[in-house]
Amino acid sequence: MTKQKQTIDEKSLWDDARQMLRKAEKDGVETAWDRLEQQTPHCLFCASGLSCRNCTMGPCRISKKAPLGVCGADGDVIVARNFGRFVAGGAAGHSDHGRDCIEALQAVVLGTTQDYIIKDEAKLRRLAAELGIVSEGRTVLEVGRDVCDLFFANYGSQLPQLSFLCRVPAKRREIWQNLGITPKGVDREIAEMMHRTHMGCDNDAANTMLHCARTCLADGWAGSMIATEVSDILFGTPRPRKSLANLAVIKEDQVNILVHGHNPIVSEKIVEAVNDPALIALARKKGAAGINLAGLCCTGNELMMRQGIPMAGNHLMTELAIVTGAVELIVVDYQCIMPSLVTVGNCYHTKMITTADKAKFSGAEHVKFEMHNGREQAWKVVEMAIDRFSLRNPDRVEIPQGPVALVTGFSNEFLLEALGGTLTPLIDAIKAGKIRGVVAIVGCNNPKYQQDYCNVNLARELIKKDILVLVTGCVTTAAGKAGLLVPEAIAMAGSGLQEICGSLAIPPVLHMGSCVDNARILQLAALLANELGVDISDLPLAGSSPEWYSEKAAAIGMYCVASGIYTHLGHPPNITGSELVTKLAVKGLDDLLGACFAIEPDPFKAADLIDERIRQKRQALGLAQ
Ligand code: SF4
Ligand code: MSK
Repeated sequence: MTKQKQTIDEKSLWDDARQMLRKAEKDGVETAWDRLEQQTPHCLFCASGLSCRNCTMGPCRISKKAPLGVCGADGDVIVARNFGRFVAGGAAGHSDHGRDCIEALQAVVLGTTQDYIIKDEAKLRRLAAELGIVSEGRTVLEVGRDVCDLFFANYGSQLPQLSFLCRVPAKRREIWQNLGITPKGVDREIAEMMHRTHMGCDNDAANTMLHCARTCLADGWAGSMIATEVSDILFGTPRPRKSLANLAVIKEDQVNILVHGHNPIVSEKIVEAVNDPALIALARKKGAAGINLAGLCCTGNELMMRQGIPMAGNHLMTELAIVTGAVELIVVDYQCIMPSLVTVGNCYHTKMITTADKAKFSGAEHVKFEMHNGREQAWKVVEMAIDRFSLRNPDRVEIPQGPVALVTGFSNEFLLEALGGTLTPLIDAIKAGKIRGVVAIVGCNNPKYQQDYCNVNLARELIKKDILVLVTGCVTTAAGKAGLLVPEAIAMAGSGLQEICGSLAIPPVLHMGSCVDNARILQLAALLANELGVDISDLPLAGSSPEWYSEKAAAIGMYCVASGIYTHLGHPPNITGSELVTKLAVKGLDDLLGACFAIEPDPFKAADLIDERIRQKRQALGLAQ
């Protein structure tokens, strides 16, 4: 992590980013890196979690001189409470996205929209059967209504247990039961976290941390899992397909539209609109060669996984994509969208379009997408983009060249199919040590790091050690740009991984989706554990988020650990002000949950830490080293 002024080369690993950072400097455009510099040094009380604003007797800052807040709360309590609210924010983000997906499915099954359909009926029926909903002899709409009702019930307190706990290995459920952290309802756990952290409630740091685990489990095994499953039902379950990544996917001679955020409900309609011959003809009439759609961040992941739409960039590329001067419109839904995009857009001719009432941006134009008008609004937005093409100043256009090829779309459904309908070949490869373990590298960019240096180097190191890597979120673009998401990347892997991935013709790094799709990885971990009759924590698995920044990433880390997956982070959350909480995170949770966090900024050392953990797990299972 960098503390002083960074040179352009130190800011990012990538040529496309560096080229645009130079252009931004020339064009007088401020970026996240400039603002980080203005914000540094950061407040040490906040950075260590030792400041509290939970009531107006404060704010309070804990130090040796003043070890207690006005109410008497100590540093441990304040750090745990702050972390609790932090992960509750992340869990709320994923889970509210999940709720929006259920509402979308509900509109389809109730017939209140003609703009969306169920694309994967077989998956809906499979899920219904898994969840105990009768499917036989009933129409897909009838089954869909029951699935919606059940998923909505997962948000309150009506159910005896969350629906997808049926996927969790028995040993893991027992651990949760004994610790009192079995989640009951998504909204319930998030609301209880806000309640517990109100002044005068939960003043036992360890107890608050356990509720952090419970809240995040509700995210992973309900909010996020529902988002993933319903998105597949509505838009199709991903299968491998080829695509491209980096800023070179923006096209100089075409109308360029970028979609950004997380929920595919808006962007899927825009895919349809940009393929409408009438709109393409209109674009040609206005002097463009066509309409080009590319993705950013997780909306980009969703579209790439299901439609093969190219990926312009991850989190720190979002401002730089606009700096090309060739983007007519950036259409956003929600989460991880920097408010600065409006300002950067104003430096060129780029207009930001917001689509969700819960995520408006001052200076952007709001085109409200609802289930009944998704088609109409998508067409309107694409027409707006075509109109703006004439406003583009060709003298200010500069687009990096040379997109990188990748393969995306590795859903669990496809993996099972590729393995012949059973996990046995994968388990055999793990047992034989050809695949020594499986690691999910997930999450973000953070301008405190050289962009993607840790994401890429950790993935490279792990595959060398015969560890299969799964990627989601913004790490995907990093892996793609590094050439790790194509079958040819097996040349960079160890001999065992080369053999297995070679025989299946798959890359050694598999793209499994967006942030909410980490639920696919939880499901895969549970399938493996159930097949072997062990707990998830017994498996040679790990998670990692080397360059994370968001509340959601912290929630993901917490639900991975609580699910029994050892999880590496490049830097700690703001908890280091409490020795008790920090020790619990990096050690104590291991005793309670069979997994804990490991903090290591150096990706090479992190690879060694993960490798050692996998070695220990293999040894305990009596597997070859
Ligand atoms: Fe200070 Fe306690 Fe109020 Fe927090 S809750 S601001 S520590 S008085
Ligand atoms: S978008 S949470 S920056 S992965 Fe899911 Fe990327 Fe992290 Fe957002």
